[in-house]
Amino acid sequence: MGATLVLCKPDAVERGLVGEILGRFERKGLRIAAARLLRIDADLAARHYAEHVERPFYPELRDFIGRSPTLALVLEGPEETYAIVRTLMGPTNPAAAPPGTIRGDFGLEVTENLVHGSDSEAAAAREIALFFGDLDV
Ligand code: D4T
Repeated sequence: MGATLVLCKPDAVERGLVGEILGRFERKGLRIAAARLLRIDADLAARHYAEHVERPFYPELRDFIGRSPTLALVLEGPEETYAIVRTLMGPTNPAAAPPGTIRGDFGLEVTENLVHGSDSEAAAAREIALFFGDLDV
């Protein structure tokens, strides 16, 4: 079994695309283990995006990710579930994402790219603890 963190970012919630996005993961066969709608404040953004805090695009990313609620999810499936989720998401930049992927079908630009998925088993463990550390998931 594997588990990974997924964020349906503010643009996905604002545009009413949560059902579409979640439906794709469910139809693939992944299971929802936990869900929480929250606003990501500057402190949580800095911890989640620690590797990007010094990058030039970070202020825009921080403002975007906190502008309205995000749906955080733990999805469960087989080993390496994080990789399955990232395949369904498509590449970071929606302009380069192929049709059939979430970003390819619904996104236009790199900041507002709809979803986040952990990029390794280690990142999944860290990020699940960050968003759901107070829950037994
Ligand atoms: P996330 O973390 O949102 O799932 O995205 P990725 O894992 O696919 O991509 P990432 O870590 O490289 O980027 C994190 C986040 O920063 C935004 N971003 C990225 C941005 O706004 N401008 C940029 O130039 C880059 C590279 C988009 C995703």
